[in-house]
Amino acid sequence: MENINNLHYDSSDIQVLEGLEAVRKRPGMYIGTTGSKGLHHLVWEIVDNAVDEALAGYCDDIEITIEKNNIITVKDDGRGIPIDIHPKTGVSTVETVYTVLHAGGKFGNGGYKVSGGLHGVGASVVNALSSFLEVTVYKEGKIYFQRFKNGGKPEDILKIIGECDINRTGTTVSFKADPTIFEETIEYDYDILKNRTRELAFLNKGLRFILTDEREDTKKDIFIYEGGISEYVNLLNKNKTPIHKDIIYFEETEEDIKIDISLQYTDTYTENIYSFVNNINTYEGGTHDEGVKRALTRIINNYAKTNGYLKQNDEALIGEDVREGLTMIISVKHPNPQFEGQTKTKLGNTEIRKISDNIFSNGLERYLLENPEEARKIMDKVFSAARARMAAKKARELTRRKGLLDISNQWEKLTDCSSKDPTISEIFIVEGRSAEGPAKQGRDSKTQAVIPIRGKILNVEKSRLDRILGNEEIRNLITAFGTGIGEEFDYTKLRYYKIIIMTDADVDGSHIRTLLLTFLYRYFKPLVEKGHVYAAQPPLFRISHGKTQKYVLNEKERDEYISTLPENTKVEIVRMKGLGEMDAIELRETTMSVNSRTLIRLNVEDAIVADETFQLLMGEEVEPRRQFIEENALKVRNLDV
Ligand code: TSJ
Repeated sequence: MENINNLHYDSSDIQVLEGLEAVRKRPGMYIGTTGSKGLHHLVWEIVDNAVDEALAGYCDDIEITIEKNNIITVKDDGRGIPIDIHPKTGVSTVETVYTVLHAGGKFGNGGYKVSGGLHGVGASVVNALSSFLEVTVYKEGKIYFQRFKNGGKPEDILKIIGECDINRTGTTVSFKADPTIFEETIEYDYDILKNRTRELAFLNKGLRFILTDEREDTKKDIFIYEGGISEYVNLLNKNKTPIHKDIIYFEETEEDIKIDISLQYTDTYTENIYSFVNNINTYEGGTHDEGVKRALTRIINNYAKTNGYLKQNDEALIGEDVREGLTMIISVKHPNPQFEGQTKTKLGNTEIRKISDNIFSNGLERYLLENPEEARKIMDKVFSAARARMAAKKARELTRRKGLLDISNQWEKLTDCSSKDPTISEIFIVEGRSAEGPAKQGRDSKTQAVIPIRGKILNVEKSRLDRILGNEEIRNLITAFGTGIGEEFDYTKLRYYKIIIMTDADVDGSHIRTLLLTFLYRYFKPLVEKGHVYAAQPPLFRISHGKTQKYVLNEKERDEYISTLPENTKVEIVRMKGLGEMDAIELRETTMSVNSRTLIRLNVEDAIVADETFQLLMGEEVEPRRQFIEENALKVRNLDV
């Protein structure tokens, strides 16, 4: 059967189960996947507790270390987990935290707990999924220690193992992911830990993180940002040209809710708004985004009117205009956030719409009044965006009138399927001349369409819609999808329910997949949100022995297959470079056929990561691009991260 790695899941019924055995039986319910993503998630479940301690005001330093054998150690200088007997469980609070599901947040008191992992499942889940876990607490001049093994079984009770300086306090946790749970890999990726650690440092200004890799060649990064998210905006705009020099920054607390907003306009054409609630990326937006966006449109229009940029009878600027080229970060710290949406990354608290609107509009209004020079540059940008929008509308009408988006003009490009039922129809976007032929021959002509694209598609960030429509490759895709684009986008006209990106398993292939996903995310967001976009997984190795040929997806499958062969079998292993190396039958069997392929469904999170990667790849600076390509040459297959 077809295997779809669906990265969506629902954590709403977690509470029903109890005990660590339940976690081991269905780990996916608690951490999403037992692949690389789930593995890294363990680290954040532990780190989040230390961040909470920092947010409560008792911790300045958090050290994260990847030790030899992929043991993770997290150390903070907070108050130390309470060591007293927990009234509900009769054992120490430490033991309770680690052995009772959802104990997190229920111990201690009055804690302003604003952090917490996306699933908020806590330390006990990490314990349940670890082959061992040790906790050391420094408190009141004593050192307390407890060790758990084989999925959370205490070896002993919490014990005093020594004394320390009365001024030394903190918590240290070490654990090793259980390889029988994380079958795919227990190897941590330094760059993944580094990126998120850096993000946590941006989101919690003044908090110092030290990340160390002690495995092969030692690596170390120290992150501390006194400027918080302003420094984040600065980083995001590193490869862009800002149109005004200041990074605008507001910070305000209202009714226990802290809101930080930072922004800067650049000369690019896309909007880059990232929002967070309690350090969690709210990919799906929510009331905080809505409040800020609403305020932005209103304040810019007001300023434009009062200062003569917008005349009496002119049409008002729309949201799209005032967000073009905008890089903005919104960070909310809320004691009781309600997360909604498909991936639980949408803020639902209704009161936040008004609070964030207030804070942002007051701040921006004052900024524009106090900085007329910068305000003028912003006005130039938003009005140029509005003019371009109107021009794009005309270009789109012209394009349509010329029939450039008509399916009848596309027959040479698109090899369509015979079915007209979108729910069973698929389109393979195939890169590379050599793969086009086998894909056309290997497809199921009833349900599978093939469209080739050649080389690199347009940089969507640096072009507006009118120019994008001038690109033939892109017009072909839009036509094939059937939905139209921009204001005319119509989901009900979608011609294929599966849009499958099929590229080579190499750096170029990964680059092209990144470009395509970015394009889809920018211009066909609903298709990504509704889960219509997939990546095909071509095999990485061909194993030949005698007359037999076997294709496998990864190192693990390769090793497993070889271990099933008799000892002296002479095998030849080839690392596949491109789709074109397979003939039509092989391509069908390994990558295209519904009966035997593995597809990866791509979500908004993947798209945003792709977008960031894309901006790095497309940036003016050569060095980060070179570095990226070098570093990623070996891990292009890691879509699940
Ligand atoms: F949860 C955990 F075990 F995974 C973990 C907790 C891991 C790490 C690295 C740090 C921590 C942690 C917990 N650091 N600091 C704390 N603080 C408390 O648990 C704490 C201490 C004192 C009080 C109090 O009210 O006196 C309350 C709390 C919640």
